[in-house]
This record gives sequence, C-alpha cells and structure tokens, in this order.
Amino acid sequence: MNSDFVDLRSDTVTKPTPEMREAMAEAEVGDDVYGDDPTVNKLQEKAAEMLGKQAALFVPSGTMGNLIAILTHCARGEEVIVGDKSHIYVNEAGGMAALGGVYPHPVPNQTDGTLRLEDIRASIQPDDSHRTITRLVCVENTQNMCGGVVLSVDYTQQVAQLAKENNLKFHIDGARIFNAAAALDVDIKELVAPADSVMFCLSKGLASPVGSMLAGTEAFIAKALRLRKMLGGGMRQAGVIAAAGLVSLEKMTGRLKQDHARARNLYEALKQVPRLRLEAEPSSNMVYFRLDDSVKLTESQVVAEMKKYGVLVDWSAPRQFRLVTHYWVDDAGVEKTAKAFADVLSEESAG
Ligand code: TLP
Repeated sequence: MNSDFVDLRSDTVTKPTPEMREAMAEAEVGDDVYGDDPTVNKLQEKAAEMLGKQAALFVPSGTMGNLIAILTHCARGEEVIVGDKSHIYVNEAGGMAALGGVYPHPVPNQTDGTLRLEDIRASIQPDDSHRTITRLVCVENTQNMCGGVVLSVDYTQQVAQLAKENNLKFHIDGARIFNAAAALDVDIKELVAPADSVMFCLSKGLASPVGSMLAGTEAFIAKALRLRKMLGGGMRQAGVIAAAGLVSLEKMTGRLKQDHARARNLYEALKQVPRLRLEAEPSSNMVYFRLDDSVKLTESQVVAEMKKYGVLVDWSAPRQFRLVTHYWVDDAGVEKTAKAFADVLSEESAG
C-alpha cells in the first residue's frame, strides 16, 4: 500500500506499480505521431496479439477510444444502439452526438447487464427515408452500472450474429474486459472474437497511470488513427506511458481474480454491517449497496465520515455506493473498510 488511505472510489485511482515506474523511466521513445515510438509500437502489437485482432491503437482514454470507434464505424446522421446504463450513453458527455452527429438509440440494460436481443432487433430502423440508418450496436463488458456484471461468450456471439444478419457493426466497450475474461475463466480472444472493435483500459484494474487500447481490423485502425489525430489524441513520446501499459498486459492481467476475491470478501463483510443493504453478489471487482432508510447521514456525509477513518469511497446514485477493488487494496484494506462503515453507522445511531 503506497498511502495510508484505502481508496475504493474506482479502479481508475490505481497508481503505477514500482515495476511500471522503472519501465517508464527506462522506456525507449520516439515520436508516435511519426509512428516511430518503439514502445508504443510494441504495446500496440502486443495488445492486438492478445486480443486476436489484426491491429490496435494506443489512445489517451477509454472515452476517446469509444468515441473514435463510433466515429470510425458511423457517418453523421447514423444511429448507434447502446444500453441505457452504458458508459457511452450516460458518462461520455454525449460525444458521439456533439462531435460526430451520431444519434444514440438507447435500449434498456437488463439487471444482468445484457441488452435483450429482441430489444436490439426492434430498435433497428427500417429502410425508410424518414428514418435514420442504424449502423452500430455497442455492449459493455463488464457492465459497470449494472454492478460490474459479466457478459458471457455465448451472449456476445448472439449479439454479433444479430448484428451481422442486419448489416450492423459491433463494438465492445471493454474498459474492464480483462476482468470479464478472468471472471469467466476464458481466453480474452474468445470473448472479443465476435466483435468488429474493442476498447479496453490500461488505466483501470490493470493499474497503468494513463491509456486505453482500441483494437480491430487493419482497415479499421487505419481510419481510427486519422480520427485520433483529429481529436488531438496524438501523443508524441508516448512510450513513457506505453511502457507501463506493457507491464499491465504482461503482469497485471493474470492477477485480476485476486481483486474479484477481495470484492467478494468485502461484500460478505459489509453484509454484516447493520443498515447497509447489499445488492447482488459481485461478479467482478465492484460492490454495490444502499443505505437503509433509517440512516440519516447523506451520501456526502458518509463519504466525509469514512475519510476520517482513512477510507475513500464514493456514491454512485442517491443512497447508493459503489466500491471497487484493485491492485492497491489488500486484505487489511478490506477489513478496515468494513470496520469503518460499521463505526460510522453505529456512531450515527448512537448520536
Ligand atoms: N469509468 C469511470 C467513471 O467514468 C464512471 C469509473 O470510475 O468507472 N467505459 C467504461 C465501462 C467505464 O467505466 C469508463 C470509466 C470508461 C469507459 C471511460 O474511461 P476513461 O475514464 O479512461 O475515459
């Protein structure tokens, strides 16, 4: 642990590991906009190989990776089917519409994170001059707002089949796709094979300080490269951060099950805390719960009280909290968190 705080606000808070800092200090670099940063090139090749795709592109963030994917697949005025609880729809500032003139068509995310196939089918626009042209369907794996739930290989194949039958492209927001593969115990290649494009983040559970990858065919990545430039995502001596990304791929993908086990331990421990109402058992690295109606503290007050105990948490919706385990949360951190919640809530009932 590199700080006295246990930080469960997100896995985005992960600081680079000592091995990453060393790799970053020693990274061989060039100008990536000229395509001659050897470390970025190595990272892109490694990511493409691990995902079983022809090519990959290093991008500054998951949000930019998703936006580039959408703008690569869709022209202005075309439509994208997305989950109503997806990061793309809720948390990316409407980038597809604002910057690309692309129209989102939300369909309900089920509690298991899926979009029902019949809902996708019913959302595809007919060939009619009054209507937009449906071009793309996106799913998110793991699905964050549904609890970090995992979409199966079988479901992913079914979405791909439906997309193919209807001449649609298929993109996976796989910000945490390595968590999904670890939870399913499958090779990541199998999980992403049915998709035309996949974005995943190095900067979440894989602990890199910055960066995400976008993968697909060579033709898709060539088009994506121009869009990355257009959006200001060309990063010059980016090998300094790509070096951490390589450590993520080589060393961090194999340890995610530990984070999942800790999330389950945290869930069990929090279940014992009176007046916390736990949601579904975690399937990856996220624990969601609500405050019982009898709790008088507001969400922000709970956050402030927990901080006094050295635990950083965040609320995700009114009365609802999301805690995320990651590399820098150990067993002692899990215990400390559960104890802090118990103390904060018992002080309140005593006070
Ligand atoms: N998610 C963040 C917040 O923005 C909510 C988090 O703490 O979980 N796709 C998914 C599924 C994500 O959860 C996120 C970030 C992104 C894309 C965007 O990645 P960044 O933050 O790199 O732009």
